[in-house]
Amino acid sequence: MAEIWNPSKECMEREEMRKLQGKRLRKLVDKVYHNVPFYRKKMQEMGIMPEDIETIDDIVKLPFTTKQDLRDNYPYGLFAEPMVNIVRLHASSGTTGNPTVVGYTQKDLSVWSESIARCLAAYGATRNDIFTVAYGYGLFTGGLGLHYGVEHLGATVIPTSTGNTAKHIKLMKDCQSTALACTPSYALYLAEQLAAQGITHNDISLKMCILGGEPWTDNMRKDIENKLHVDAYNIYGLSEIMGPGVSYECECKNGSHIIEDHFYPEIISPDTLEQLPYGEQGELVFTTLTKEGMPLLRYRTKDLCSLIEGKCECGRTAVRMSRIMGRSDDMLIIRGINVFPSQVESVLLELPEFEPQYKLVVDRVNNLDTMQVQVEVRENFYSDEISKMIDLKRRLATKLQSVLGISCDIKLMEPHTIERCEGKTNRVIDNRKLK
Ligand code: DLL
Repeated sequence: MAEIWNPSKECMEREEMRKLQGKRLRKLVDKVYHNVPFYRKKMQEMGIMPEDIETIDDIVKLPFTTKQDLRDNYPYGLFAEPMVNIVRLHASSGTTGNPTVVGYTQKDLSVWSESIARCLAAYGATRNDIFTVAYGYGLFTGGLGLHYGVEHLGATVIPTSTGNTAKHIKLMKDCQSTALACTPSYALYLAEQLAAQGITHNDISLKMCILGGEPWTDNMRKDIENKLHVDAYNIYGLSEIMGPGVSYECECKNGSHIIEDHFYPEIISPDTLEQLPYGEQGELVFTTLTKEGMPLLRYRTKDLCSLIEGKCECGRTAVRMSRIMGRSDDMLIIRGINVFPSQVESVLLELPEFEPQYKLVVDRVNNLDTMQVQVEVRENFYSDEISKMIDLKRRLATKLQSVLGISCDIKLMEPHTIERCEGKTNRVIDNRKLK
């Protein structure tokens, strides 16, 4: 059995954990009521005072928070600490316009590193391991999040970041890395590239993959494990709550343990917003119990899953979450990057050459996600001159790349060729089959 990094928290008795959560929730509510006008106003509208929160069960009295609230309070409106105490910002896609900005204090960063160390230890990693981190370094939380967690564990980190596959493979071989952190689709892509170069598992030292940032399945796990001769483990998280490391699998690979002393989970019905019992599928909601920089009450992740109660065979007692089964909104994850159709629409609305009539065709080719944007050109801009159309295509591709953060293929369509439908239009054709 792998070492448990923080047994006093990871294996805490349930009653004791609930007491701790209640205590932390009271402190949190007091803090946001006094420091964040957005929450004070919401609580006043609901007639709730900080004193009304006594135990963790009182959480249902508190307001929800959504991505829209983060956008409306862009960039710092939900911060609960003065900027002088904020030492890092990250950002992810908003539905349109403003990205979602999150801020961390020094203590938030140490909680994050410790959380990742808990995950890595659960996968069986030790100080002897050498990690390549192929999540993006930058505004995305994947790269830096994993990076500092590996260092906190005391293992070695090679910050390869995304993209440069040839160099990644060379470093994996030459530096004898034993662990790989990346999206599941990139792990499959890497497996294919290794095979294409005739490199077998005997030529490298890899033994584990830490996969997340996008949905994946147990069949993908088997495939990755067979191709790379590794153990592949799930890591889940989202930037609004912290980044990677909100939950993690252990060697039992039977649901992901939620770091419940920091992130309190609930499952709600996205329609009634009522809490649902353990085992039922619904929308996952998190409250950040200890966050200082940007604490959130009952943040609606829009991820659909269920919660699993009961002690795991590994000895951990935390509530586990199932795999993410889908989303209750239209967010797509393309190569690990969150994309909303409304972002594409907002770009089209800014450019007079296009109708806001479009379709997004998403696929997975050689294990890498692709997205084609099919868009109608307005009648007076549509031309038979190829150079004009190529120029138009290039301009749109550049603009989309800067807004979405991913490159996409553009297919210019003649006016009135994209089918119109009354009622709710389905703009996305997702051909990726996650089996
Ligand atoms: O994707 C953080 C992360 C980085 C997690 C690396 C794991 C590894 P965001 O960009 O804010 O943050 O996207 C969060 O990605 O709400 C889920 O929809 C999805 N997601 C993240 N991890 C998983 C996973 C990072 N293991 C959104 N399984 C979340 C399924 C996941 N979906």
